[in-house]
Formats: sequence, structure tokens, C-alpha cells
Amino acid sequence: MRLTYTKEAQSTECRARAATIKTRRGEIKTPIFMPVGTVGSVKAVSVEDLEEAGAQIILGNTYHLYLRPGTEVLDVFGGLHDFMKWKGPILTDSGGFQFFSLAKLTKRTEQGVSFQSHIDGSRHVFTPEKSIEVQNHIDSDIMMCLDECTPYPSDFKATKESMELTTRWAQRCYDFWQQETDLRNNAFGIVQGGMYKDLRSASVEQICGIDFPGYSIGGLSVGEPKELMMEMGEHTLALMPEEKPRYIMGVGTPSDIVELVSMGADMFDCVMPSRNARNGKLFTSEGAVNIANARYQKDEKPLDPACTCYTCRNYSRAYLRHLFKSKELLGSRLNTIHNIHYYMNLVGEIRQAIMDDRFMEWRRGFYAAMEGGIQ
Ligand code: PRF
Ligand code: ZN
Repeated sequence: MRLTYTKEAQSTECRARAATIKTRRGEIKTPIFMPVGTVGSVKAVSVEDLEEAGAQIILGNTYHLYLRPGTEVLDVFGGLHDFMKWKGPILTDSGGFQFFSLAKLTKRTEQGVSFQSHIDGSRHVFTPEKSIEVQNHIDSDIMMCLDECTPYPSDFKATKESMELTTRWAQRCYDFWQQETDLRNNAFGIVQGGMYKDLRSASVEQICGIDFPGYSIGGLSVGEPKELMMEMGEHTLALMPEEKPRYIMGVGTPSDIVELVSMGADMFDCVMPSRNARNGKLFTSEGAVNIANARYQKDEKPLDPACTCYTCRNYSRAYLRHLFKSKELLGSRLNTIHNIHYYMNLVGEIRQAIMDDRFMEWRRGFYAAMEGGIQ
């Protein structure tokens, strides 16, 4: 089933918008944050924890799931959903990004990418067609095209060549999806173009010229200064179609999300809430907290008095600090529950503010509450 995107509100002060995306596995209310479940688990938490935190759609990684457990195991369960027991929509990244960050001896040709597994050193080849084929076995509701995330910094010529390769691969992904699958799931194109506005414009023209049900922006938050990321994001978002979802890959901090929503973005994913949780870095309505800090040793208050998550309803800062200092596994779980709840609550508040056309006012309050400690 091809997903539908129905806009429900448009801010009169900025480009922020709220919508409902309908997939065959349920609705997604945007703007949305998607927790990252790389290998078929959002690290440290259960599907029930995710549901209680308000997650609507989660992310999986084709590179990881292909290497382990592999499509033969997933086929026994008819895909990832029944394997991990998550009933809602799943989006899978194509592998394009992970090859370059994780795999060894990566070699890219026109045909695709050959790489060595980071797990056992075995050699594999991924083509655009193969990536969609594997994602079709995973049975993710949204499959991403194989792309090349251009490193930062890269010169104009290298960025242009890389961006044009991503376009050719996107067309091959589209053709395979249309001709070799039953179209029960959706494929999204990925815009690249590095830090060059004319290449971003050209990429939008090429990628959004292919009739995907949605589009994403890749190649941001790869080491560039924040202002440059925002400049590229704003430029690119403004050129993308109005009537389809816009997804920013691998971004970002709470304030990144607030800013990119104001520029017209709908979907986000990032390991930040889950990874930071395991490192004791917790997001609160008053700014970031490092739970290891000695000031919390005897603190009986909940982590964030304004938070309604399971962790904040039941436990003290002192206990969370103790679990973290003792490297207890429960600490990772409780911290992850809180941080994911924080992100889901953040996008929920943003959405409500857009629906009420008071997003800019809400944004001022969001920054004021941080007391200068912007996160
Ligand atoms: N491409 C893909 N996945 C990604 C990225 C990308 O450029 C990024 C960059 N922020 C994160 N994840 N396929
Ligand atoms: Zn909480």
C-alpha cells in the first residue's frame, strides 16, 4: 500500500507543518521522531517500553539485519515485525551510511558497494537492487534507497560525482521496487549534495523528479558546523515537494529538531536519546543532566519533575545515579525509557503547537526553559 500524506496544519509564521502519514501498519502523526533499533531492538528497552514512551515508528538497519540474523531467519517470521514483535510501522535505512561508518575494506563502484563484515570479516556486495531486495525481506514499511553519504569536507567535483551516483542508484532502486516487488511497502529517495547549495538544488530536482512516496535529506550532521547544517537544511527543505513527507536522516539534538521543523521537516531519527541514556546523559525540560554528577547523590526528586515517563514516575535521581555508577543494566533501561519519552514528548508538543498555530511562541518557551543550557 502506497502511504498517504495528509497535511493537517501549516504554521502561518514559518514553514512548520503537521500531518498524518498512513501506512498499512498504522498512522504516523508528524512531526515525528523515530527511535533507532539498529539490529531489531532499540537498545536496552522492550517493545512495551517503546509503546509506553509514545513511539509510533521505529528504525532498523539493513546492513546489520542482513549480516545478522540474515534474511533466511527473517523469512521464517515473514519479516522483522513478527520477529521482534513490533506491530507499528518500521523504516529501514539502506546500508549506504553504515558501509562507510562500520564495514571494513569498502569499495564503491558504479555497480554498488563491496565490503567486509565488521562481525566476521566475510565479503559481501550490495547493489541498489540488492538493498531493496533485502529490505523487502525485512518487510519494512518504508525502505530507503541505497545512497552515498558524501563525507565532510569534500570538494565540489567529488561532491557532484557522489551526488550524481546517488541519483543513478535512486533510479535503480525505484525500478527494482516498481518491477520486482508487490509494492506493499514504500521506498523513499535520498537527497545528497554535500555543503553546496547548487548541488543540493540539483539533487532535489533529480531525486524528487522520481515519483517516490517520500523524500529524505542525507549527508547532514556529518561533522560540519551547526550553522552550515542549518543553512543546507533550510535551502534543501524549501525546494522539496509540499505534498510528500520530508525526512532528515540521523538528526539530531532537541534544538536541531525544533529548528528543522520550523523549516518544514516532518521526520527524524537519531541514536542520541538512546546512546546518551546509556552514557548517563539525560534530556530534561530544563536542559541536559549528567546523572553521574555528585550533586545527585542524595537527590530524592524525579529526574525531570515535568516528565510523566515510567522512570520519572517511580525513581529518584539518587537511585538513577547509583545504578549508573554501579554500571547496573537497569540504569540503561530506565535512562533510555526517559530519553525516548523526552523526544516523543518533544515532537508531540511541537505537533500540538503547530495544530494550534502557536509554534513560534512554543519555541520561545522551549529555549527559555533551558536557562541557556541549549541541548
Ligand atoms: N544516508 C543514509 N543514512 C543516513 C545518512 C545518509 O546520508 C545520515 C547522515 N546524517 C544518517 N543516516 N542512507
Ligand atoms: Zn522521565
